[in-house]
Amino acid sequence: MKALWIAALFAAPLAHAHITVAPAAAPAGAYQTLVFKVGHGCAGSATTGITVQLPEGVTAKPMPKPGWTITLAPREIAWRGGPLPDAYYDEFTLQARLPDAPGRLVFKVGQQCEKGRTDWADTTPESKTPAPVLEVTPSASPLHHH
Ligand SMILES: [Cu+2]
Repeated sequence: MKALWIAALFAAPLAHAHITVAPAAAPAGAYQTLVFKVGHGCAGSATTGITVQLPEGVTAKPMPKPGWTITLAPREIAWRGGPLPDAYYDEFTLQARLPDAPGRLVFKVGQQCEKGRTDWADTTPESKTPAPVLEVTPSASPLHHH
């Protein structure tokens, strides 16, 4: 029993150390704040850039972040700056307009570091570098348009 408990204790930080998006689910057609959480650098090296690729049907505006410069491309939002040391945690925020249809949205994220880079782009959950995924749920209320 004790050995199992210790194994669980050591396994836990790895499970949430990847780049993830919060919330995990949001309603179709919503203007939703999405927070990309960066739990570590690239094999110990500090993070100097985060690039989020917007899935088809998603538009988004980045939240400015002191110490980071934003670059906007049609399907991509990038922050450059930091460096964010491997020992620290940070968040990168977007306001996204979600598609009107429910489904699984994959946000591929590129993490640039002082040494090397990590591409969080795999769509299989067992991957060591899975892409952040947002589940778009059916909308409960009538759509709100601007
Ligand atoms: Cu990780």
